[in-house]
Amino acid sequence: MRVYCATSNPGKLREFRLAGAAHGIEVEPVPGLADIPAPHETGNTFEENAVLKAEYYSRFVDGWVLADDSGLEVDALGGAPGVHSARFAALDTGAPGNSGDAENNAKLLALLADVPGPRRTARFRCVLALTEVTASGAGATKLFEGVCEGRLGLAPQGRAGFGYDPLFFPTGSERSFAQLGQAEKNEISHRARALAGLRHFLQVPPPPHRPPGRPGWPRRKGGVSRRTA
Ligand code: ITT
Repeated sequence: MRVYCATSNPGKLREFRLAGAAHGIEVEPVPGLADIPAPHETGNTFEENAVLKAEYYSRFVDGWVLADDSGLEVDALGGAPGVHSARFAALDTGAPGNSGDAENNAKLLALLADVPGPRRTARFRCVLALTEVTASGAGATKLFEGVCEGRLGLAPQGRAGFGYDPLFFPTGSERSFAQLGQAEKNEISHRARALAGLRHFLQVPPPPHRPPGRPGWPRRKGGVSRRTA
């Protein structure tokens, strides 16, 4: 089966493609995505923004459309940057569009300069919105959520991944997401956990045998799903 991914973030697309490939799901960008003006993410929650993106892009798709709204919640910052994760640095400057990963990470480190290790707890949250478009129109949007708990390091570590990966150490790991690399991140990440719920909904079976350390969606169900309409 094929799922059209409604994201302009190449890091997210890479993760979806790798995860989909392990289950025989072809993940493609929404056709003509580069020429479609991005919607304004006006929601106050990941759920609102994920639904907004899926329903917006469903106008350009025939089949399944998948949108992802995600971000980092830092306890010492009252849950920030949260839904503003992509343009965290730009919140100060008013610059349009998303900020660069390096700028966002630098701002985060500066804000946490006086926060000691035990209080540097954080989590990544991912909400996926899935809509099927058929000849009779778009169906009800389904939501799937995944969370990955961890803590933030004192300096960026590792070169893989994207966004805040070099600063985020998942619970139980001495390596950041950017040091783990894509395959290991895909075993435990917020996105992988949300994808497990989506896979269950689509009734996509797990692979018959997956040796440890190989890419793929987790066998364990990690997300929740609910109807929005
Ligand atoms: P789309 O809306 O086009 O999908 P985006 O990057 O703007 O792309 P979001 O609005 O959902 O997506 O913002 C998510 C931001 O949260 C992303 O830009 C990263 O800064 C951060 N983020 C989310 N998932 C992450 C991950 O797995 N690793 C590192 N950073 C992540």
